Amino acid sequence: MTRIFSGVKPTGHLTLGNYLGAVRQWVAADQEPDEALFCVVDLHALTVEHDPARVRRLSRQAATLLLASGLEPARCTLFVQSHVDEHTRLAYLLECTATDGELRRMVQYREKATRARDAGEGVRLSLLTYPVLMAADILAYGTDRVPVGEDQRQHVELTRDLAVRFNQRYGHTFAVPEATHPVVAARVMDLQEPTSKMGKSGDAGPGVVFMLDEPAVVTRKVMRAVTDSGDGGVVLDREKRPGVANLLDILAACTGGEPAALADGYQGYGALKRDVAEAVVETLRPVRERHAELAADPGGVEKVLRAGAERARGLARPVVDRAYRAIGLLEP
Ligand code: AQP
Repeated sequence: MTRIFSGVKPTGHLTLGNYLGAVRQWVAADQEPDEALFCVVDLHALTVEHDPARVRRLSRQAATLLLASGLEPARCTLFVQSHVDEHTRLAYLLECTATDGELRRMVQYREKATRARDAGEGVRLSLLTYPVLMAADILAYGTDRVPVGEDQRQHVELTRDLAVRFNQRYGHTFAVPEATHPVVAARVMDLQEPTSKMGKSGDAGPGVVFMLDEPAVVTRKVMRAVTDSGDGGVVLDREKRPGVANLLDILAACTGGEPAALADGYQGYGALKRDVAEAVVETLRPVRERHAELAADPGGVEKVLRAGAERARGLARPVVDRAYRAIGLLEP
């Protein structure tokens, strides 16, 4: 049986990038007869400046949005990372497996540390070590597949390296997981800065479409998207025309087409943007509507999260206990 694990961190409101790059894959995966676990990785949200009340609010909202997107509690396990101690228990053993050098090479660490320094903030030690916690999130469940956006490729590679190293040193303990990415929209770009990833934790700029944006807001953001100057109509050229390529990717992801073929159907950017806006609005509409219903019953969501945490604990405990014994710690 294939085990699937993935997560989202409550550092901001979920974006179209989160949805197309990750959440939609999760909903598709939970239709299979696999063991699928999805997690609001709240501890990861503490690695940068944070407001406690906001993290709590965003954690609830993220869980509600995952359910609204179509995750079925009867078919998958949805829970909050901090509710399952096994993650942090295992993280320490993996810190004793990882090296300082390999963590300092993580691109997200380098980018976010620079951002923190530029803002005059201290760089939290957890910003350096959280990829190890992410490895623990994944390895604690004997995970085979990790459906994620392209930006998480390096972290899943680290997870694989740590699993292999641990297994070689201490005997076979962990499954070695593989990342999977969607065919299109594995990296949705910011509509105003199409060379940067559409991210939820930066400034909530006009280039970021949030899953809960009203249709008029989505339309405005898409219609104002930066498209590259240049003649020659609408063509797919990721190097020279990243803005147009991004719109074609989004359209393809929302309508099921293929970006290069879709480009052939357009003479100008205006028509392309109108179709992208409509496709995004229609893709997100059922999620927004379902979110409103679920948000009206927060007790229902909490019940799902409690049951999820209990099931997750039961799955992770034997794996983490095995790792404790393998590494040389006495049984209590
Ligand atoms: N732009 C994106 N395109 C495709 N996939 C994306 N993902 C994130 N952004 C895009 C995927 O969504 C899942 C959850 O992401 P996350 O919560 O781990 O991280 P994040 O959304 O990248 O948010 P950060 O790190 O808080 O802030 P930013 O975005 O500002 O750097 C993952 O599978 C991710 O690949």
